Amino acid sequence: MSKITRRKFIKISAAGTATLAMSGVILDSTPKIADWFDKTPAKESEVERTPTICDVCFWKCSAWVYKNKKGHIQKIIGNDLDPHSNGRLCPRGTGGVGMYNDNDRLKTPLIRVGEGDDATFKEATWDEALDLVVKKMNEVIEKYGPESIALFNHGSTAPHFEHLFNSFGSETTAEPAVAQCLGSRQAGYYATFGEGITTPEPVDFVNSKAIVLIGNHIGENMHNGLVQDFSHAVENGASIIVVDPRYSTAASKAKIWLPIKPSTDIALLLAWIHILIYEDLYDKNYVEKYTYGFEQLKSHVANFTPEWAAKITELDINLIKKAAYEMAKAAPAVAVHPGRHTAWYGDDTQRERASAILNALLGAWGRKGGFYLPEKINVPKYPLPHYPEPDWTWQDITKEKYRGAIAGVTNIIRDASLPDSDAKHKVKAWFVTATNILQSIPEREKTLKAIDNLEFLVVVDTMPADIVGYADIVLPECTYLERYDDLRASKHKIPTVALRMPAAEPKNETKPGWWIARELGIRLGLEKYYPWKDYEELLDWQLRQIGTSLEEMRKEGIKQFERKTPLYIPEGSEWYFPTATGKIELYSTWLANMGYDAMPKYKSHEDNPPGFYRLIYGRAPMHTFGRTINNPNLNDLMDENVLWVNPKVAKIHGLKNGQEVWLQNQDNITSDFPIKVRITERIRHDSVFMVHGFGQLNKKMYRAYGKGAADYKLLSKVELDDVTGGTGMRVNFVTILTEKPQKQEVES
Ligand code: MGD
Ligand code: SF4
Repeated sequence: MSKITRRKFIKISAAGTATLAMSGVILDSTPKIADWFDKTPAKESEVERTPTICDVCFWKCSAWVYKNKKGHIQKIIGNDLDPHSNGRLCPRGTGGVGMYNDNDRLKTPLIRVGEGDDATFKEATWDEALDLVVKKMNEVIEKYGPESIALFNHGSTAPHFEHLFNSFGSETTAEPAVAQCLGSRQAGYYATFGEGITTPEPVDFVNSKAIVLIGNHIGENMHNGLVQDFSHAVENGASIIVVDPRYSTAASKAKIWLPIKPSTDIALLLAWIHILIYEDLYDKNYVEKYTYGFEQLKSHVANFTPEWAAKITELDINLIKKAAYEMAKAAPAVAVHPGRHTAWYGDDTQRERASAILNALLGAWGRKGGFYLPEKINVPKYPLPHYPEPDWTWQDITKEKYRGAIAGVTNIIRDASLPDSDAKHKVKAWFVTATNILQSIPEREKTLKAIDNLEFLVVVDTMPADIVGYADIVLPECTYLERYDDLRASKHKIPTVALRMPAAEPKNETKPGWWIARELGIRLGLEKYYPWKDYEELLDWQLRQIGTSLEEMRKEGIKQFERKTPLYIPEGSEWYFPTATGKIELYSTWLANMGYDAMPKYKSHEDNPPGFYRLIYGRAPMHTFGRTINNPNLNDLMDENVLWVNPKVAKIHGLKNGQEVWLQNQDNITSDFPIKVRITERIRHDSVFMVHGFGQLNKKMYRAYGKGAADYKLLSKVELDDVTGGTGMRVNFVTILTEKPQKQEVES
């Protein structure tokens, strides 16, 4: 295998990413996904290194930050001891230094002054800004109670603000990473195995003989260790089966590509379950020993034949069968990956249930080559008094209808802030920390309306993101490279604990999240919840409880621990699954008790209106949602998205490759900026595809402003998952406009 260096990768991408991405050469000329990783040796004598945990995505790879004698951060490379990365960062991780260097970063606290068109931000000192936040909080707490202040959060800043909220008596918290991402997956797997899927996902790809990806575009969706493991599996000759309306990077490595009609995946999964059961291909010993409800499942899927599914999914029946036989042949060394962003069509928990059931019939859960049993080191919490009991929580405004919600649901909390809300409890003020909710929660108009109705809105961000423009008070956080955060003690094959510490002083007037939250807590009179003076003290206490120290971790960055439990279920042993029956529930008692279907059913979804195409969206390997789009290093690799269009569609609309077009959705909402067309056979004729995160509206992000189209602007319709309340977003359709729409006004 020829090794492509990081320099070469940048050179290829920098030389013409747009052209490469549009012509699809990136994928086809990059035979091994592992080649995208590299580790440039550091000249240790010239530089100082400090440990960090990468924050460019949630995979949280442990890394080393190198700075020169002048104190400037120069590069970031992987920590060899980290099983999340095996010592190699992905392009985004090495480009993380761009977050620190970005000149468009927020620099000081800001306070909104003036009304209507005259409104503007004035720069403020931290004392001014924090005192104002506390004054506003106290007013709302007095009038409506602490619960009426909601926290929308994401990522490593979240625990600091959750602690603050719990300390003053609010559990009205939610993150788009659940309701707009993996909430339905967690519920579907919880219903089956009694536990959700951990991050990193415990798929044992390195030992898999077959891998099934359902709309999961590994490689474009850059999950470091997972991509490396997938690459090994491809090299090892594992059968890759990809179900996707688009010929993704992963599909290009597949033995079987199933270009499914979007929204019909449950039918395919049910047919596979049917084949395994009725052709006697399931793991009988495993099913008998460990599962509950097999007979109910067997009669439930009796009519879900491959013939039935072929009609619904528009797939070749022979391919459907062949894929099932490949899985059965490889079992139990087969993993049907549960996916991650699973908020698609509103029946997402049931689709995830179907994939979990399939894994169970194959005997893959807890088996080599299927799913390993992850383990973590338990880091004790710093001793603190109990939090006050809130009068109501997110559950009270969610669970009446969405009884299987596993965490706060962003869209439900948002709706409880609307002027015409009929929610049992109303939400009056928001804190938004590290999440650009105008872009990450669909139905943007509703979010804007809710914002209009708030008593106040505080935003904690590093960048002048879209949401920042709507804040009353902006609190600028420093980047992950300039601060401490919580320890990483994630579940994995090897238990580890990893440290993030500041590599440099915070730039300008920015501050760490823990400091901002603590200062607010002290001003609110909550000193008893902040007995430590700084995060070093808190972390050192925690580390000493597990036999190490802050001093040691500063030198090592990460520490591995020995496992105490088996990696796989020992063959033939008794095993307890944390469900109500203690078994893997093919028939879910949890769902049945809440009044939901105990076994997944297929329901049909709306088809494209004439002249419209389903809008599907996804990721690119050099970007994470909107957070990286303005990063100088990563923007250089890809600065705009393109619209994938099938040649048939191009013909209908008379489109040429590279032509700029606008999009209009079923509700007459048009895209603000043009997007270039990429004509390709690699997408079905009923869908168009773009990468999420582009089309930024804030001019202060000067590299990203106006580049490409924003999928989120076009997601004005959702189908709520009836179990969790998460927003199925792939239910929107667009048509293609070749002329700039009349009277189009860009929103901000
Ligand atoms: P990001 O786009 O990463 O995540 O959506 P978001 O939660 O909005 O934006 C995070 C914000 O955090 C940015 O404004 C960034 O500037 C800021 N930020 C970055 N680092 C820091 C930091 O250290 N501190 C602070 N305070 N702020 C920081 C993600 C969500 O979106 C997810 S997880 C998914 S899977 C969904 N994907 C998705 C999609 O694909 N399409 C559409 N249309 N919507 C989606 N919504 C969901
Ligand atoms: Fe950072 Fe890449 Fe790891 Fe994500 S996968 S944490 S971006 S190095």
